[in-house]
Amino acid sequence: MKPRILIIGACGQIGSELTLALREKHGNDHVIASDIREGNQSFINSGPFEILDATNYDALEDIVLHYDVNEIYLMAAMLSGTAEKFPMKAWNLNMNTLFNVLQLAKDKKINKVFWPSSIAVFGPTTPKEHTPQQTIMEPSTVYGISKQTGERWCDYYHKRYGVDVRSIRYPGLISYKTPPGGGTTDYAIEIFHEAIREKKYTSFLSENTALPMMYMEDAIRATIAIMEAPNTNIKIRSSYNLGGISFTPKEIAAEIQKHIPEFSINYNTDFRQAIADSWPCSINDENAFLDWNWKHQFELKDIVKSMLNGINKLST
Ligand code: AKB
Repeated sequence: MKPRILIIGACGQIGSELTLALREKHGNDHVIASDIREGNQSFINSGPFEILDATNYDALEDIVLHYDVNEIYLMAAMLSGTAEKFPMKAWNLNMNTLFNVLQLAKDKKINKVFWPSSIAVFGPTTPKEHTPQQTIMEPSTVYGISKQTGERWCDYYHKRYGVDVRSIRYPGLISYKTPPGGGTTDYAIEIFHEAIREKKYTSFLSENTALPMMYMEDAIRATIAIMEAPNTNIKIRSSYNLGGISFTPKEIAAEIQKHIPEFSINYNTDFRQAIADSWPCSINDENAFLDWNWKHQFELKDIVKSMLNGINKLST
């Protein structure tokens, strides 16, 4: 039987590509897109779309019952940079939406939940290289605290109430179709737009700041793979490490220069440097490989090629 899916935050960076991928897989009518406001995404007219503030339990439940939804992907969140500016707003959004969705699952109004966590759950005391699944986690950002707390609640709802919740700790995600919003890893997207438009870019992270990153196509594949894996394969109900690749602003700039030789980069760090410095440089994701066969496909050179082609195509 085909699932009936609700995507919360469908107009965001991940949500917009996930909506298209799931609609292609299950049919437009089986995937209900929702967001707090309407974006200009092409999917808005290709299937059901609802304006939804998912911090409002009653509004969320109405949509779930109306469309007979049985799976929710909760992609709405305030990211690391913005969350430092609006701590309480970030906490309320990131936590209340999760509680509302977990509550629906606990009450058996839906069967399955996807909730995204992040490398932000780690902090300055975490081992930085090949960060293991289980290690010291003392996040120092508002966003990281909300994601780590969310992980504990997901695990609790699974153990206590049998909720089938699945989660990934996303690294920085790179895509060109929808702009990112307020993250620390956003430099790795801005750099492409500026390289094409201005042939130069000023990075808000320093040249040797290495962070775990992933191409959106890989991230969408991982999201669908973990949701389709047999229940018994999902051994971790907090959230799975997901690695991808790791690079610095200097390394991505050098790769872009192979395509745009006149491109130059300089550095002017801001408050996001401290956030990046608190995060791992690279991630060990062997549990995702062992439990649901995860392997990333896009290396840095593939990402750069695909980003430049994609942005160029969109602007012609
Ligand atoms: C951010 O930079 O806040 C996000 C993340 C790593 O979760 N991209």
